[in-house]
Amino acid sequence: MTTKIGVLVMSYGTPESLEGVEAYYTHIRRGHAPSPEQLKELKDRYEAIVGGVFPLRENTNRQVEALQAALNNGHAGEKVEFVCYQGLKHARPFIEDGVEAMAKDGITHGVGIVLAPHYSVMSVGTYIKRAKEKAEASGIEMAFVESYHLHPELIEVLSRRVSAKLDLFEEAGAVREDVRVLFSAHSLPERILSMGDPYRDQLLATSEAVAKQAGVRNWQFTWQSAGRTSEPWLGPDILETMHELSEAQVKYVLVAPVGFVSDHLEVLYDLDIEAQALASELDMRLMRIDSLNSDPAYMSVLSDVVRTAAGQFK
Ligand code: FEC
Repeated sequence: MTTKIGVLVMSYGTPESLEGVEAYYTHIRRGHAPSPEQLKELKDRYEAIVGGVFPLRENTNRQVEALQAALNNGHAGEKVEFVCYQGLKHARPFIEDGVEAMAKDGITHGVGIVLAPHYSVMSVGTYIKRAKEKAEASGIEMAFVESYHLHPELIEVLSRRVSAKLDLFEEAGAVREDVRVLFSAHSLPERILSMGDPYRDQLLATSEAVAKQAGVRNWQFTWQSAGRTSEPWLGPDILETMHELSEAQVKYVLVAPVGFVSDHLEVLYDLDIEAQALASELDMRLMRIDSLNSDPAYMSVLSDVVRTAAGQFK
């Protein structure tokens, strides 16, 4: 008999339409509605990226589908079938909806994984907490993947992407070694550091490993997309870093947002529009590595760590 293992694939979530932005923003703000100015500012950013379309939804759908295929393909004769369920942090289907769907299908064992490679108690930790609570209430035994930031295939695919863009810089006449590679990730409130959170160290470890594999010595790490709240967030922000680089006469910059795996607002707006505009102002040439989205190599990373976590059910 084939045993079914549920895989709860968790991602940030995005609104379904511009009308849904207010409810989405209110959810991110833990039930506090944004001011009309804040709401307008967010809607404007969504409109600027691709005219009010929400690419993260389509990308997450594709990743979930591709992961299910990667988990089951080429394993004929195995007595385990993996069934993927989507669970989003701030939009439908919510994390709890995904666990509920598993329970309805009679799943008794599941693995939870987040489409973000680095662990912070404020990011992946909150996804896992919600999934755990719902799974316990639903009688499902669950194992969780907390991080996969140094998985060899992840380092390999990211370093290939860095090298590919450095080739383009060279073709455009730049000296490869003159290109400053900026690894970046979503900022979090500074207070995570005093909590002993591994987020920053994991991001630095990924950046160092990718730089080493791609043979890059001219690199640094910077934060991006800090939230609009009054407390201090981890810095320096990428825009500040770009100003500093410009003062130091750096002309070529390649951004590698290793904390993200999909094309979405924080990549398509914060980097491709906001950072690009600053680059033009500073007379700097800025490129970004392509996002992983549903690249088979990324699916292979996810499939490997999910299978390993599922191993504990044997
Ligand atoms: O394309 C899209 O529709 C969604 C883009 C999106 C991604 C994303 C990823 C992360 N966030 C993380 C932390 C925070 C914290 C706050 C916060 C706020 C926002 C807001 C928007 C938003 N985030 Fe996000 N985030 C995305 C979008 N994020 C929109 C609200 C407006 C703003 O502040 O810009 C602050 C919440 C608070 O008020 O307390 C904290 C982290 C990630 C990367 C890991 C992950 O994917 O979960 C960490 C994608």
